[in-house]
Amino acid sequence: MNKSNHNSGLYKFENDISTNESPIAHLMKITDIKIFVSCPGRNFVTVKIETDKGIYGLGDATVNGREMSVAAYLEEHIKPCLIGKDAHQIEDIWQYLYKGAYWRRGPITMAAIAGIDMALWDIKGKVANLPVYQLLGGKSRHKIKVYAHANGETVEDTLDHAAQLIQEGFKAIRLQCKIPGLEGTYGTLEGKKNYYELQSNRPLPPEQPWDTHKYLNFIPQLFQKARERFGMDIELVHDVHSRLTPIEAAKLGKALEPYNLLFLEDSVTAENQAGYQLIRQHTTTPLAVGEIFNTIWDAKELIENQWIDYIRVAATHCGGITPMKRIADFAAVYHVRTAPHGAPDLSPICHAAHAHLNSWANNFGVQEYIGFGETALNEVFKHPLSLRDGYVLLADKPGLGVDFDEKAAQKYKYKRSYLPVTRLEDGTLWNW
Ligand code: EZ4
Ligand code: CO
Repeated sequence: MNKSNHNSGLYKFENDISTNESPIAHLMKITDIKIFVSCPGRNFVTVKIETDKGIYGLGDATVNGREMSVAAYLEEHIKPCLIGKDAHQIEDIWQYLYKGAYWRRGPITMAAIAGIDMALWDIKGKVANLPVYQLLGGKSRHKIKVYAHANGETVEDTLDHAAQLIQEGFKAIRLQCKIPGLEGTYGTLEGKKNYYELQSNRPLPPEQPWDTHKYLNFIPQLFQKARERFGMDIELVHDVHSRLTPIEAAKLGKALEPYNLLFLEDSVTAENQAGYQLIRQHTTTPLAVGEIFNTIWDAKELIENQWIDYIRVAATHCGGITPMKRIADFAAVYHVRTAPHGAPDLSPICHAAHAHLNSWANNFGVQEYIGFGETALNEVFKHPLSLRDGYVLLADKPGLGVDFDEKAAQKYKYKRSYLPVTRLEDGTLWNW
């Protein structure tokens, strides 16, 4: 429009922002930031941002096995900078913590930023009296498809577990199984019937053995037997946990093609993103990666070259809701769908953040789901998620819809704990 038009009154602006007056009506000062490290079943780092209007927000900043470093980062390096700032300035605060630190990226920094970012979105939703998905743009769907985990000591054991999950209504299932001749890999360990991670009550990282040859010989049989037993309808996933090289992953992807996987997860480490190009050239098995990514930069080449099909970043580990939205939009341009990490070392605050993002993103694919069965966890976190017929439902509550019981959390003291490490049979350290 030209100047005369502007002056004609056709386009008149009530507030001329050139007068230096803030156009923001709801300035809201951050008065305190509290950081809680508790262990209701497993360790969580929880951020609570308080404001001068009495409204508070909650965020998840948990990095499994490195919890205290994030807590110290938040307490010593972030909290003093944010007291007095406007809680509504989510974008500016995110950039301040990312660009302003000079030291960019990395799991500790990005989890600390994520804790703050989620809490600020929670506050904004509460002020607007709207669920966060409404602030993102509203709902693309009314229920969120999930994949559950079936693990077992033998093929039969794993498939029995899967049969039970199918009966419960799950539409997609991840199959992991102990590999014959390899003690403690992907089995059901320490009495945990539904999870294979060794954790808690161990002062030092446990070790597990690995053998790629045994693994590659075994996994196609697991999926062949699964298809024989369940037919082609149920969707199947497998997590390689980054233990292969690209050519080995390509070989596995080809071998699994007849069993029509929804995706093969973390088939190789992704520091060298071009590893996925090699896999892609050899197989039509869809590929998923991203649970340990910290920023959009970790996924840039994977997405823009269309080397992957699902991006699995988690809000807690990639800097919060702000960058998750950006990554989802970027991925949509290249036909890549989202499949957020859903491990139990993400707190219910992160799972709720995912539910809001999953409700909104048109290019949402599937959400990993372990569940919130543990009593202690449900005593400390009240969340808006429920499960029905293989889908997660998100109850309409302002903000993220999670509450955190500080007193209950105090009962469950932090316990130093680690994820396992993996070694080859000759002692060589491998990827867990
Ligand atoms: O690596 O819980 O997809 N889920 C997984 C899990 C995670 C651990 C650490 O977050 O791969 O085993
Ligand atoms: Co995984």
